[in-house]
Amino acid sequence: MSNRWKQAPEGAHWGEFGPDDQLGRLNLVTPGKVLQGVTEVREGRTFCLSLPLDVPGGQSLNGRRIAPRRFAVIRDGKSAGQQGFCWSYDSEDPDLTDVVNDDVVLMSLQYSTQWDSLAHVGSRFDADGDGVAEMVFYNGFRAGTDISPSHGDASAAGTFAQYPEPQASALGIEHIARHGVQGRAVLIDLAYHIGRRRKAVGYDLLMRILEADGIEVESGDLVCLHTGFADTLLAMNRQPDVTHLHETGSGLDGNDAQLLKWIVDVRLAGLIADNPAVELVVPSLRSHSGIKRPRLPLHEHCLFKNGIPLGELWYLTELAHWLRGHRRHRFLLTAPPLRLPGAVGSPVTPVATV
Ligand code: UVW
Repeated sequence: MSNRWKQAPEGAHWGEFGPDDQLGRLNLVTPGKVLQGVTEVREGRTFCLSLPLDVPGGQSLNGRRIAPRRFAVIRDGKSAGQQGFCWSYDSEDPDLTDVVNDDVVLMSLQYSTQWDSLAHVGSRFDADGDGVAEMVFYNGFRAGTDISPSHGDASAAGTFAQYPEPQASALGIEHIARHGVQGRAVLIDLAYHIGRRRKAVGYDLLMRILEADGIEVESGDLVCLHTGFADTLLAMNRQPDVTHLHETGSGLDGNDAQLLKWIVDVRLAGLIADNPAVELVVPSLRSHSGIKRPRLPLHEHCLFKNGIPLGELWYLTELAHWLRGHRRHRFLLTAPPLRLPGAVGSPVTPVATV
């Protein structure tokens, strides 16, 4: 317990690393785990685990998100490109030889290959036990005071709210960046066993796959799920057929209580997939039952209840094939997000070293 929260939600492990912890299960990536990761480096071969950051392309899989748009920096009404050359630092000094190009990018931080920070998904919950549910995140941090709310409408092209100050950010991505994300990772090749069809992977199926491949997940491991979704996406060549994409690919079954318990009990430090949400997103059907429930139960379980960051839309295919060809499933993963204060998520260019 802390001054901030008197009760934790069911299935949560708030306080596990202290009542004010801001890092969650990444605390389990200890120096010992980094060394375990390093022992997996035997060939010195690296794999880029990022999609090009302009994939999916155009229409986002998530309606709130916009693709990267790069802008030139304008000087004297023209960009360097329009002037046919790059700028000199000081056009007044004829002796300087440097040519310089700058640009600016506008994009949703979670448009493509990304980390979700613990500030990404919370829940309406009565953390202080006064009978009133508030918008709360991991370890009881509050929307509005500990985590700044979003303002404005980013969906209308060109309309963005300006943040006057760096955001109050108890759980922003900078906390993860400062810890560094480097450690031992384990790849589970769902696509090899079940293909690219749409399938909710629950505890029983996952255990069968782990057993078939002789995989053991241990405390502090970063767990990567290869579903093949990113291949379907890449084949669409930046013209995503969103309807088709929503009908394809596997993901974890966020409604399987046994699976959620395993995720916590095995003490994995981060959960990553090459699909858009790690879990299989079920279309929201209004039940009118009056029973409060999350649309994304795995997000709630991992980010809100247990401080487990999620990696989404990674590119795992080449690594998965190489590992299978070499009868391996572990590797050193290096995947720091941007150290961008207040950000809810971050693009990432993860590297696997084997
Ligand atoms: C949500 O919309 C919650 O985003 P994501 O699946 O990218 O985490």
